[in-house]
Amino acid sequence: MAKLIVTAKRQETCVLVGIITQQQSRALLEEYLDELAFLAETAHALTLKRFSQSLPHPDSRTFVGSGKIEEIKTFVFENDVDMVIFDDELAPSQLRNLEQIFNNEDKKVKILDRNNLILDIFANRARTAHAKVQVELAQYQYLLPRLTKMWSHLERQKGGIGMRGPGEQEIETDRRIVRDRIAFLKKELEVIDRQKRTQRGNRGGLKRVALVGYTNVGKSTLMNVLSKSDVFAENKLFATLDTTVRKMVLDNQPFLLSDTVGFIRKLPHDLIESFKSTLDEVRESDLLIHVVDLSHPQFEDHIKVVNDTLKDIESGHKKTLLLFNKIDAYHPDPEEEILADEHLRKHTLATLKRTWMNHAQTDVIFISAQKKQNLEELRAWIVRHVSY
Ligand SMILES: Nc1nc2c(ncn2[C@@H]2O[C@H](COP(=O)(O)OP(=O)(O)OP(=O)(O)O)[C@@H](O)[C@H]2O)c(=O)[nH]1
Ligand SMILES: [Mg+2]
Repeated sequence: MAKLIVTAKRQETCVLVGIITQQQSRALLEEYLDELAFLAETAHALTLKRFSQSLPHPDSRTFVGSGKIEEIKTFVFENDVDMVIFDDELAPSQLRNLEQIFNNEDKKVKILDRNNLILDIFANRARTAHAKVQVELAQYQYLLPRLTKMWSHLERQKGGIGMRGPGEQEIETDRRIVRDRIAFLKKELEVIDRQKRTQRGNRGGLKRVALVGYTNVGKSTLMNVLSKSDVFAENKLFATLDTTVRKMVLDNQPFLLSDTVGFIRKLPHDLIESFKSTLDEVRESDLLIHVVDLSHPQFEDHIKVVNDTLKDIESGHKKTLLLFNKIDAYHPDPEEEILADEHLRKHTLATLKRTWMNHAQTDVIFISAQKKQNLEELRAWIVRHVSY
């Protein structure tokens, strides 16, 4: 397992790049870039500027057009920026072209995409052997078609974001070594999976409830509140990578509650593949509690991403509670002075509740895990559904 080495002395800086297309309006792109900036911040990088361009589709050579590339390059060189991060996955050839454009004898600029960044955060956050093996496997699989001289050359000069994990291997990191490593990691994962299956088999037929949802919605906070445990939770993306399972008893009903990795849009496919066994916890559960951050402006989009990912892992059909969290932080319209009027605010929340309760295909409950609001209704729902 490659070690995590951060050699960068100052905080790394980055610029973000995305495109506006017919399917992706400027407003939508801004939301994506907000999230990309949050991902960069989670990886301890400082975003200096965002670049966007309207294009029918990404440029096959350099993702954005050559004029835009010049503009980015000028900014990057004038401000000594460390990284250029693209919001969409770069094809291996695009990566190579961009690396050539952004690098000369005097300056090395790292070219990353959203996937690199997510993989990097995962690598940084992985604690258990299981998570580490899964992340390393995903990193190598992502790296394999993208291995370039530039990478090996670069990675000896700098550590830091996007260069962790496989990135630190010496120049002899050629495709053969990477393939061998992938084969080795897959075997290791098989062994861990067998152990995990045995562990899960030993759980005495208790009903299993899994907390699922977009990243940073409050799953771990809720787990802690419900089970009075101490699972790591913080206002960063992907605080949780390893599944935590707690045996719980509510109203004399025992069951198992699990907290697992959060989802995000454009989650790298390799990562979903490698995290299949972590996600087994979701696949094998009897009930899902889909936690939603009601205070997030894009919560409806998040619900869709989670539902799509659940379908991907063959869990779309399970009995699911749609649980709206953070009602304490819900502001219907932050611009308006409505906020000051507690009565009106409640009214809009009530309207929202009614709308969702009427049109959702599934059970809906509204809570605040942090302020411990309406947890009784949630507990009652769980008890009803874990009873035989
Ligand atoms: N205002 C408010 N904040 C909350 C509530 N529940 C959780 N949070 C905050 O939301 C942030 C994320 O909480 P986590 O519990 O780490 O979220 P998570 O879903 O486990 O996130 P990942 O593990 O990263 O996927 C933390 O800063 C929490 O304090 C809530 O009911 N209200
Ligand atoms: Mg968590």
